[in-house]
Amino acid sequence: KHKFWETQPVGQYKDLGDSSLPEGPIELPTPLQEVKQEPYNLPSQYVWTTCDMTSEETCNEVYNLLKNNYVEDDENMFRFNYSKEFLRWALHPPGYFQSWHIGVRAKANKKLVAFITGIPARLRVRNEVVKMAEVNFLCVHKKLRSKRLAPVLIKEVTRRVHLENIWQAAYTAGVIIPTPITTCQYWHRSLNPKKLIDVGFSRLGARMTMSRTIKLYKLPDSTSTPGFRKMELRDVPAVTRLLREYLSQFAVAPDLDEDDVEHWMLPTKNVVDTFLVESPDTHEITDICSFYTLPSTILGNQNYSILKAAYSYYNVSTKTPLLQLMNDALIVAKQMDYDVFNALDVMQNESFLKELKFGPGDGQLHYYLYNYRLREALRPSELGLVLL
Ligand code: YNC
Ligand code: MG
Repeated sequence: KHKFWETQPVGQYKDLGDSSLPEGPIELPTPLQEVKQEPYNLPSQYVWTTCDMTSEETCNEVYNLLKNNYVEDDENMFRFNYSKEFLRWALHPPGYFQSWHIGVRAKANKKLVAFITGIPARLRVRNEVVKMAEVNFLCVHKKLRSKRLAPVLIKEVTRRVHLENIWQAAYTAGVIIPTPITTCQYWHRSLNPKKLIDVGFSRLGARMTMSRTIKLYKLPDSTSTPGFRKMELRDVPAVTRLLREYLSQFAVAPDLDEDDVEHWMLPTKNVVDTFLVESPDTHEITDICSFYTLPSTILGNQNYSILKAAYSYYNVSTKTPLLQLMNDALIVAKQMDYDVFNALDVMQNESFLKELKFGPGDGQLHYYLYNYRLREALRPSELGLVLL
């Protein structure tokens, strides 16, 4: 059934629930000299290319490949439209390897036709911190689908990860392959219900009029928590401490240091936004909320071409109730003109989704580990990881 994935060191269906198998790496590292030194073979019309995402031209090519060929919803109404600034941010964390930004070009016209990336990360799985690659942006041009190019891309990124002496990876996908560590659901909070209904993202509820719907999703003009403000560079140490402490409760979560927090959390225009609560009396940082910006192209609508979406990232509440904190996040997202605020049911998100009028989406997001077995699947609330 899974001719490729059956050959890979991932949890296999036949081993599900076998409690005699140990948790941890499935295969041991091999000596680096034994890692294949040449790239995998591509069909003869194609060549490998390493993508320098600091080059405006290359970044544009990647942007356009993804804009036209990356992930769509089940009904093909929307397609992710990651911005160039976002791609540069997502692919340049501390310690990144350019060799993990992998493209495939057609020999005939040099056009970029496929892509896959890895970035380095430390992930904690229960009590172990493991160096991993986070693999993302796997994309094959629509005209080259179902030719088994994807397994070649995956094997090539694996080889280049191994060359850096890293042997595990984490990734998410909308498809089910062997075997998810957990399966999450997206929830959506309408900020601009009229547009969302006009473009077919949502539907008018039963016995609802447009004006009742607009009133239902109306938010206050300003935030309610005293001391709520944007994160700044000087907040990095406090945000790192809060986030590390918060993430320690989850079975799987990133192990973040101050450099990581500066990269991943410090506000970057149209890419990532982080707000925090600074106590007006003690000036202590007590709470954090953050979201990233990922618009989608609206396919075939006369009136609108872009859906502006915010995606919940990492949120920490120690003093401000999480519900109030996230309500303030919705208020600032509305002020910033987002159409919808999305969140997965990971971490403690379930505690605010229904109350803050998020509705469940269709389509699920499955989380995976490569070469690392868990004894059993996690509940989404045991996962402290958001991938882009
Ligand atoms: C997928 N999303 O099952 P089997 S997510 C992993 N992730 O293999 P072909 C996938 N595997 O089942 P196509 C996958 N989608 O026979 C398909 N597969 O064993 C598997 N879509 O290959 C599939 N981006 O080339 C099957 O399929 C085999 O031409 C079939 O290409 C697939 O970035 C794809 O959704 C996804 O561009 C490239 O459909 C194409 O259809 C496409 O015949 C739109 O492939 C965009 C899209 C995926 C977004 C993502 C995470 C990717 C993770 C990859 C796995 C990483 C493993 C860790 C590596 C480092 C290890 C270390 C150390
Ligand atoms: Mg293919």
